[in-house]
Parts: sequence; C-alpha cells; structure tokens
Amino acid sequence: MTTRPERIDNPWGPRTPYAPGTPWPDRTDSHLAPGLSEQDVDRWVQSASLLHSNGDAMDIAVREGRIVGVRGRTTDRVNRGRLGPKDLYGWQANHAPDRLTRPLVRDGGRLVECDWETAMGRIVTRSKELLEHQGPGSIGFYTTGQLFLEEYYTLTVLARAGIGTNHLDGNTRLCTATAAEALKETFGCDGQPGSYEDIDHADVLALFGHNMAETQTVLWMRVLDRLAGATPPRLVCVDPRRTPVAQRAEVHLGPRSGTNVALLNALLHEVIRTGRIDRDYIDAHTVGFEELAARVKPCTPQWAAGICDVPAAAIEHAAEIIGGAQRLTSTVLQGVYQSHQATAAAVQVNNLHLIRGMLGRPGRGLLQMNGQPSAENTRECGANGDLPGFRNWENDKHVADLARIWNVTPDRIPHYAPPTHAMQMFRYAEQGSLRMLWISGTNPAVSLPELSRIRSILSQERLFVVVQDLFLTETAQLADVVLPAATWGEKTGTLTNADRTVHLSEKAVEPPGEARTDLDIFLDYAARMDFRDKDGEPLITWRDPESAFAAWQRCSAGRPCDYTGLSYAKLREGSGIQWPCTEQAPHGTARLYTDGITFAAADICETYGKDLVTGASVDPVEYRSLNPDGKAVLKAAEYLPPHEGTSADFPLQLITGRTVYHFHTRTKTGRVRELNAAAPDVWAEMSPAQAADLGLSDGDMVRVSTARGAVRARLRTTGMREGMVFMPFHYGYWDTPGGYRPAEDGAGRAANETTISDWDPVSKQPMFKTAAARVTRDDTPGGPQSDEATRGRS
Ligand SMILES: Nc1nc2c(c(=O)[nH]1)N[C@H]1C(S)=C(S)[C@@H](COP(=O)(O)OP(=O)(O)OC[C@H]3O[C@@H](n4cnc5c(=O)[nH]c(N)nc54)[C@H](O)[C@@H]3O)O[C@H]1N2
Ligand SMILES: Nc1nc2c(c(=O)[nH]1)N[C@H]1C(S)=C(S)[C@@H](COP(=O)(O)OP(=O)(O)OC[C@H]3O[C@@H](n4cnc5c(=O)[nH]c(N)nc54)[C@H](O)[C@@H]3O)O[C@H]1N2
Ligand SMILES: [Mo]
Repeated sequence: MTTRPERIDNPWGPRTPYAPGTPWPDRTDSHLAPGLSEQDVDRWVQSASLLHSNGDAMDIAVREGRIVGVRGRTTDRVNRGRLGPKDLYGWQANHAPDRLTRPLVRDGGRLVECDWETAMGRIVTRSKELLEHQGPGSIGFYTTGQLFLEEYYTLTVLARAGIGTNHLDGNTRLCTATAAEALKETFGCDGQPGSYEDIDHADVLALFGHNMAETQTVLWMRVLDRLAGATPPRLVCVDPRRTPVAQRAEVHLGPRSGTNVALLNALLHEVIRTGRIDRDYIDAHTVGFEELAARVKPCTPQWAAGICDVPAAAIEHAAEIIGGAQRLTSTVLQGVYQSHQATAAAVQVNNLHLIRGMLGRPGRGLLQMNGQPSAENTRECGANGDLPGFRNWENDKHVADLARIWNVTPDRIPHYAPPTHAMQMFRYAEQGSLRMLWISGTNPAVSLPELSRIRSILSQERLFVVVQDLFLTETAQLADVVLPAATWGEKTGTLTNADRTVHLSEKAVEPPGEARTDLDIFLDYAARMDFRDKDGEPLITWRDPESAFAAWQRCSAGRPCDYTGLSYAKLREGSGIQWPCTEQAPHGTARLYTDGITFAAADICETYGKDLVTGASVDPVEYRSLNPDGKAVLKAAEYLPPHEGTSADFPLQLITGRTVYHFHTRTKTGRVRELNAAAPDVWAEMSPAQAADLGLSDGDMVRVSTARGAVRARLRTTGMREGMVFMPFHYGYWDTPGGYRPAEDGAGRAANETTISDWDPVSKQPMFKTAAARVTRDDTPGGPQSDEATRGRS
C-alpha cells in the first residue's frame, strides 16, 4: 500500500473556527510538484478554479514555462486561501501526454490529423452549404459551463446574429437550468440573491439536495469552521443518502427520491400554521400568498410522511428550526434540480424565504446553487436558452435593444420561440432537421441520459459533428472534425461563480502543440464566415479577451448583471468582485433585493413565467395583471408522483451523482494520479439491509439495470435509504481497463447507460435522479477493478 496524500484522506483540511458575524479566518493551502518549494517558482499567475462553481481563487506557480503547482489567494472573498482536493491536484491534467495537439478530420471513416486550414475549411464549407440549402435552423451549438465569459459572448453573437439560429444551449441545461428558472419564476429574473458571506452570519443553514461537503469543499470548510466555533448554526439536510453533510446535521430528512415538493409543501404548511411568517414582508414584496397558503393547507407533516417516507416528527422538527431562524441561509442543488418536479420544488425554497422575509440581509441568504465554474456566464451571455443580459425573448423592446447593441435588424435575432433546449436539439438531430452540431467543452456521449440513443444520434452519417476539446473523448471519437482546445492556465478570461463573484484567470503557460483558445477558434470561424452587421461592417469587432470583455460590458449595461464597473485592471489589483458592479457600486454588490424586488416589473423581467406543472408560458397581459407592481411571485405547486415509478421488474429507485475526487466525465481528474487512485472505478451504493435483502454483500460485483441499459459495478454498502441504489456518473470508456464496453446486450460502465430521456417541463433539465432499477449479482469476468482504493471516502 502506498500512502495517500493528506488532502485525499482529509479533503477539508484543518479547522479555523469562527463566531457569527466575524470574518472567516485565512488559511493558505498550496500544492507544488514533488521536490519543489516556493523559492523554485519563477512566477505566480492569478486564476481561479475551473473544477466546480465555488470560485476558489488561486495563483498558478510557473517554472521554466510549465505549471508546477497552485496556491490559494488569501485575499479573496470566496476562499481566503483555501483549496479543495481537485484544486490542489487537478492542474496536473494540463500535462497529460494524450492532450490533443493538432486538429483531426474524418477521412474514410477514420479521424486523421490535419492542419487548422483543413479543419476550419471543412467546417466553413459545411456551414455555408447548410445555410444555403437548409437554412440557419439546420445548425446548432452545444456548449458548456466551463469556458470563459468572453468565449460564451462571442459564441452567442456568432450563433444568434451571425448564423441566425435559435439552437444554442449549454450543458448548463443539465446543471443549473433549474436554478435559473426558479429564480426567474419567483423574482422575474435570473441572478443569485445571496452571498457566501451569509454563511458567516446564519443561525440556521438548510441544504436541499446539496452534498456541499463533496461538491463545494471550500464552502463546506466555511460551514465546518462555523460549526466548530462559538454559537454554531443549526444544520438541516435533505438528502436520501447519509452524506457527510447529513452526518453533521441536527435534522437529516432522507426522502424517497422525487418527493421534494411534498416535503417542502409540508415545511411551508408548518411554518404558516405556526404563524412564523413575516406579514409585513409578504405584503410589501410579494404576490400570491393566499394561493400558496391554500395550496399547502392540506399538506400536513403526516401527509408528507406517507409520500416521502420520512417521520412526521422529523419534518415538524425541521420546520421548527427553519421557522424559528432569525438568519436563515439555504442552498439548493442537484438533488432538487435533477429530480422530479425540479422547478416546482426549487421555487418552494424561494417561497420559504419570502414568507419569512429571509432575504437581502446578512445571514438571510438564498443560494440557488450553480455547479460548473462558469455556468453563471453561460446564462448571462445567452449561450444557454436565454438572450444575453437576462433579456426577455418575448419582449420586443429587449430584442430591439440587443439588435441595437449588435447593429443588426431585430429580425436577424431569432425570437419566434424560446431558444431551443439541449434535449430538443438532440431530438432535432435524431429527426434530421438539425444537420450540424458544434459541441464545445462538454462530453455528451457520457453525460447525457440514455447513452445508447446519444451515441446513435452522434454517429449518424447525415449529422456533421464538430467537437472542441482537450482530449479525444467518447464524444470526440464520434466527430467529423475535432479541434484541439487550450484550457485553464493556457488562456486569459473571466468566470463568475455561484455567488456572482467575477474572477480573472490569466494565461500562465503556452498551450500544447497547435491547440488554440476557444475564443480564437470562435473568432476565426466568424471571420471565415464573414458575418456582417446591418451596415456591412464586421459583426464581431473584438480580437482578444480584454476587448471581448469590453463588448460584453456594453451588452450588460443597465441589466441586472451589470459589469460596467469592472475591468481586467481592477480584477488584477484585487481579487474576486461580485456583480452588479457599476459606477454607483464600484466594489460590487454582496446581496440582491436589499430594498425589495428589483427586476420583476413587466418591462424589465427576463420572463413572464411558466405554469409549474405544464411549463406553458404565462402571457404578458396576464403577468401584468397578476404582478402589476413587479413584486416577487409566490408560486404554489401540487405534488405529483414521479413519471417512472418502481415496479416488480425494477423495484429500486436509482439516483446518480458525484464523489469528491472526480469532476464529471473525468477527462481531467482521471488523468491526475492522486485523484484517480482515490476512486479509479465505478461502484454502486446501497444500504446494508437492502443488500442483504437481495442476498448481496459489500464488494460483490453487481449489475444495475433499467429499461434503458445496464452498468456493471462493485457494490458498496453505505448509509442511505432502503429501496434505493446510487451510482457516480463519472466513469466512461476512454480508460476502460480490460476494454469492457457497452455491448448490445451487455452492461457498460457509464451510469447514463441507465438514465431516462425525460426532463422537467419548466426548466427542461433532464432527470438524472429519478429512475427505476433492478440490482442483481453479476459474475461475468472482467469489469470494474476490485482495488481497495475504489472505496475512497464516504
Ligand atoms: N467533486 C465534485 N464536485 C463537483 C462536481 C463534480 O463532478 N465533482 N461537479 C460540479 C457540478 S457541475 C455540479 S452541478 C455540482 C453538483 O453538486 P451536488 O448537487 O451537491 O451533487 P450530486 O451528487 O449531483 O447531488 C447531490 C445530492 O442529491 C441527492 N439526491 C438525489 N435524489 C434526491 C431527491 O429526490 N431529493 C433530494 N433532496 N436529494 C436527492 C443525492 O443523494 C446527492 O447526495 O457539483 C459541482 N462540484
Ligand atoms: N447521470 C448523471 N448525469 C449527469 C449528472 C448527474 O448528476 N448524473 N450531472 C450533469 C451535470 S450537473 C453536468 S454539469 C454535466 C457535465 O457533463 P460534461 O460537460 O459532459 O462533463 P465534463 O467531463 O465536464 O466535460 C467537459 C469537457 O470539456 C473539456 N474541456 C475542459 N476545459 C476545456 C476548455 O477550456 N475548452 C474546451 N473546448 N474544452 C474543455 C473536457 O476535456 C471535457 O471533455 O453532466 C450531467 N450529467
Ligand atoms: Mo453541473
């Protein structure tokens, strides 16, 4: 046995306890290549982590033109110097020997290396052919939450005003579409209300479907430090698994998956029944309270206990804690967003805050979390299913305003229907109306639901697939053109974390071989396509990150996500700054909605809202009459059972998610020794009682099957609900040890072989956390490693 690095065994490091209302103490974490000390570092280059949404600020250590380590930025508001395991070790993936260094094109069925001229030439020829013969709707772009703001903005302009297609979305659809939608439904507009500093003040913390300990390790360090200090906050956790968060909670509610709305309605019921509401706040700042109160009236804890299979007394206990809070901070993440009735449930957390007046003050923080490092920018820049600057596609004045900024006629910007969501884009490709799909910074052949279907869509002869990535991923292997991208540390740009903190990440080293930055690739394409504005001048006038940032600032001016008070120079002098940042608020803005609700008025709002059951749009006239003064909307929702219930064939509920050591499809973390050794292969989790019931025990090889497909995994018995099985979704096929692959009738390694093509009707976010499955023993040879190390921590 080799010894494991310290921060693998203890991801959160040592405690620095602190009391409420005092600043979070500093602690500077760093990791350098073996044998090096700080004296050996030539220079430190400012950056922030690209392996989660927390926005951990760090400096990159450079020696002889190579990255040799990282150190947390002690001055930064987000982490005060701390780094998580992926931050500390993840940079080594930049040096992976199998980085793509030259473009590839498909010739005679095989991908072969070529020069940029050939690769871009093919893309441009196909784009022009399609535009001429099939129109702009035949071209789609599927991007990510992992590029920089400058890159998304450029992509948005070239797709929406250059090509003129409505088919542009991000993998943020899989990630934070529900966060955006829930904020839009309640506040009329996207934009995180709270701040991480709320954790410093909170007397109650409530985490809904958020395994913060493993997915935002540095934010969890902040919570752990509060829990270790004087007058700690009380902690409520809602998660069917006994996660590290659940283990520290005063009340842990572990509902059946897909029942969040029932549970939240019961919490609302109790808070209202016991009169723990803030009438003045409700009257001044909200509409819809009577409907909400009527809707949750029958939702007693006993009623919810029957649906969620959680003791009624535990629900009452949680309601008492939440109802009694003076400074309530809540977070919501994938246990809500990727589960059944995603938006309806996320909105009920907003409602809890509104009826208690828990908004816009220190400790009164609402955080509809993000996941990816720059998901916020994908949303702001309109590279997801929205228009840039949180503009409303149904408001002609907003479209005209955008047309003015881009100097095009309004009809150039598609707004005949909502921007196409990712699952619909794949459907169009399946049906044949979409003929070119340009995928940047995402690996759908592992991360989308029902992989056999995704593979067959991407493999079609008639679909021209472009993939822009660092590696020859499972998706890139199916492409017609592969473009080698530069990444974090090799390019300059900005990224905005889950609490609106904007960081600058600077280029530290040269990218490998001929790899180019995503910005340069998009700019090159726009130039080759010769996109023009309405005066015949080039549509895109910027040439580098800083001028792209300036262009975005003009687009953001006067909108909620106003960047006009920021600059690269200002970010360089200091560290992270929260938007809106303007002349009036030059140091940024900690919290939104400190003086009431600001962006919900009909002529400002990003949306007029949707029906929480069907997703049907509310029309503008109805919105104006419902909400004439632009207040927050308290939207009630009825609990509905999950679409795919359990059955005799598939008796277990299947949920999928993450481990602390890996990021998504492991393209980076799987290539880092420390991280990969900590969790080298796929496993399935079950409670010991559930396993015993099936005649299985810890360490057995099992097959997890659903109506879509199956996965072979090693069984781990852990603390979680009975009747349930959990799998991490990180493992794909690029590094399959014995070459085991999903055969027609066999089982694969990727959890998404088993997940369902179904999504929330409101946010269109796929349901990775509600499916029905069967688990059986599987003794076929080969398959996941039995390495003790796969146990990691749990
Ligand atoms: N280590 C690591 N960190 C990451 C990432 C990573 O891949 N690895 N990815 C980043 C990204 S993009 C994201 S989106 C975030 C995601 O961060 P999280 O949302 O914290 O992570 P998940 O594991 O997807 O899901 C959270 C929890 O939801 C629970 N859950 C499942 N079904 C239900 C349900 O019906 N109700 C409730 N209440 N809970 C349920 C699961 O048991 C799980 O513990 O993490 C970010 N940080
Ligand atoms: N079953 C199940 N499925 C899930 C989830 C789940 O919980 N369960 N979670 C969903 C969520 S929340 C998310 S966010 C998605 C994530 O799903 P993906 O986005 O598919 O996962 P990643 O592995 O992060 O893929 C990012 C790709 O971008 C490449 N890349 C990294 N940096 C750069 C860069 O600078 N430029 C370019 N061009 N490429 C770059 C990486 O090599 C990698 O191939 O998965 C979703 N799928
Ligand atoms: Mo995500």
